[in-house]
Amino acid sequence: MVATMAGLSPARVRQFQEEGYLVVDNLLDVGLDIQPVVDEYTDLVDTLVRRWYAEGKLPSTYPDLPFWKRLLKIVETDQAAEIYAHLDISLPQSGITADWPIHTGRAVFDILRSPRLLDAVESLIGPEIYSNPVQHIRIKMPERLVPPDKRSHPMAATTDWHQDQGVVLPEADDSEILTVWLPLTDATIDMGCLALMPRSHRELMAHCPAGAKGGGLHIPDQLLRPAEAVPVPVKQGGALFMHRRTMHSSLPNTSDEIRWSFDLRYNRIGQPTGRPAFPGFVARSRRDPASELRDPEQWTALWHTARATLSELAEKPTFNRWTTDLPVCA
Ligand SMILES: O=C(O)CCC(=O)C(=O)O
Ligand SMILES: [Fe+2]
Repeated sequence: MVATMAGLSPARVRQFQEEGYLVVDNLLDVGLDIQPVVDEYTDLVDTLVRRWYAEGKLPSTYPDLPFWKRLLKIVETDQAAEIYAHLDISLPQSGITADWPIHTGRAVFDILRSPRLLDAVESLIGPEIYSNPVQHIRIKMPERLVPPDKRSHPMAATTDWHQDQGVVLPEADDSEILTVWLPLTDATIDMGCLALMPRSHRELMAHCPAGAKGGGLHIPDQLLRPAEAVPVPVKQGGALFMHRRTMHSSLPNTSDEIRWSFDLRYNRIGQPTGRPAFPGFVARSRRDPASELRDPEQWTALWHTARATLSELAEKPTFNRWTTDLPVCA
């Protein structure tokens, strides 16, 4: 019997190791893997819009608009402050309350555990795979449709240059955390795909906390070599894999469509995730298949338990190592 080899070829694994990133086309099935997530979010936004309309927080339910234009309407209103939390698949790093929203739907859980995705992950980090809790949804509206005073909203702003290792605690510096950037739509250059610096994954750079300019944790300009940056478009159904030290940022969405992606992370079972306050789970274990989490409700319960704990803690955990007083941040 000839076994078919799932996952990535040795040449592609080598390419990832040398360049610090790898784009894989047609990894997921648009109908089977992606459409259920689109449907789940369409329902979620429908529920929110109706609730907020009933509460007098929105002037209309915008029944005739497609999903993302309803979202755009929300970003234009006072509900803008709330919407992102309802869509995200993680909790924030501060201000967590006992009823803070988080989206942990079945379709998202299924994509986190998608066998084809995990086959590729297995090629890069081995067969004992933990779903790392550093994960986000990114929905970037066409910039020109967003009112100027709302362009720093998470659903409009570009992502500053950073390394994902820079956003976790140093206890995970030796963990092989693999980033999987997964577009739900096409992600072209115009739509604001990622830009990254090939072969930049050798050392951890200094990061500065969000400064007066706003934005997030970022590598300061003087440590960047912008001439070496390349844009990395990815088609719907494809995925971008990044090493934890690959320097990356996102381009602005200058198109007329939304750019929607998830960024997920996986590490070897047993290695620190770098964010111990949040829950991960065993996504695949060849050694102990019974330890895999297969029930989306248990996944939801893990997040709800973490949320309850965090909302009650008097002393909030720290999420990264960087301080404003680094000389490069001055
Ligand atoms: O999608 C983005 O804008 C940023 C994504 C990112 O930083 C990541 O995938 O690690
Ligand atoms: Fe990142």
